[in-house]
Amino acid sequence: MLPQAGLAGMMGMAGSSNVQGEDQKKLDLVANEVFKNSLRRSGQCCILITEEEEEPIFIEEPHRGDYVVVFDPLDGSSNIDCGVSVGTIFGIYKAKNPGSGNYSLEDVMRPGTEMVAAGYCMYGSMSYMMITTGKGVAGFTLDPTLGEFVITHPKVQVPSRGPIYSINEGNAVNWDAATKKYVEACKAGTYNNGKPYSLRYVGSMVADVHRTLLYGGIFMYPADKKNPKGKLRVLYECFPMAMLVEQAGGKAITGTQRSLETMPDSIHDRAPIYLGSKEEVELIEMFKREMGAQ
Ligand code: P6P
Repeated sequence: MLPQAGLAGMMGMAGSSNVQGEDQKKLDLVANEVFKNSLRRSGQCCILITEEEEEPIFIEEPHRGDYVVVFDPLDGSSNIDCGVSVGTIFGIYKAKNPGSGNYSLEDVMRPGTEMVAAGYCMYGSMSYMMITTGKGVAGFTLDPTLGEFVITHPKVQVPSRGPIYSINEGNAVNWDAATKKYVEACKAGTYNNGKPYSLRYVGSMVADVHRTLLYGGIFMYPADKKNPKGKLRVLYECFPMAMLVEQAGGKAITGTQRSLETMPDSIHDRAPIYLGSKEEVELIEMFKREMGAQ
């Protein structure tokens, strides 16, 4: 779908906006329909939550199954027209009463610790898929000659530390004191023998998290004065990425607690997130304790 988009007139804006008030790209809508139809036809799902639709989608018989899928069909889509990597993020819960035929929002509004699987696909120079079912993280790469994803990263492990920090510095004026102090320490190389960290920020969560999983470091989208709950969505951005990072030996926090222990208050709820190498996230935790967590 993506490689030929530029040629198939699929680039550009769709002329509509999603529940987030974000302008939808044509490919956002196409991706959303593709995933909804595929998940419905799988016969495994009872409820779908997608970033592109305000309301939950309840799957009726004969296609109904016992799994809830929460997904962002095309994350980072503002980058599509300039060819920067974008991706699909998903998380899966098993319904609380499988086989009962009785499904509700109670099957969705749950902490991330109850997810049974999570993953993402990244569409860029190569197409990758990272997935976890709670027993570690495996990475796959699309072999276009086969049309199949082949396993290339059988056991992904986030390096325990990494001199790379990833944050939108354009928001620096709005950051809390602990975030400011940590970023200053990165720039000074305080915890890296005086060698400054590198700043890497794509602006596409899938790309920034993929690099962090493989190279180490930290990805941050903190709460700030502009976004008091942060920008990223709990169910289909924070939870899946937090589960992957933890399963790969890293950490993911909101600043005040473990990300996966958040209780979403709506299906499009947002939360701050700091995720990546264990030692980097623990430095943020130290500064939050010293300076007051936000
Ligand atoms: P900002 C993309 O719109 C997205 O939801 C994530 O993929 C990305 O990490 C974040 O927003 C970027 O936000 O405010 O830095 O442009």
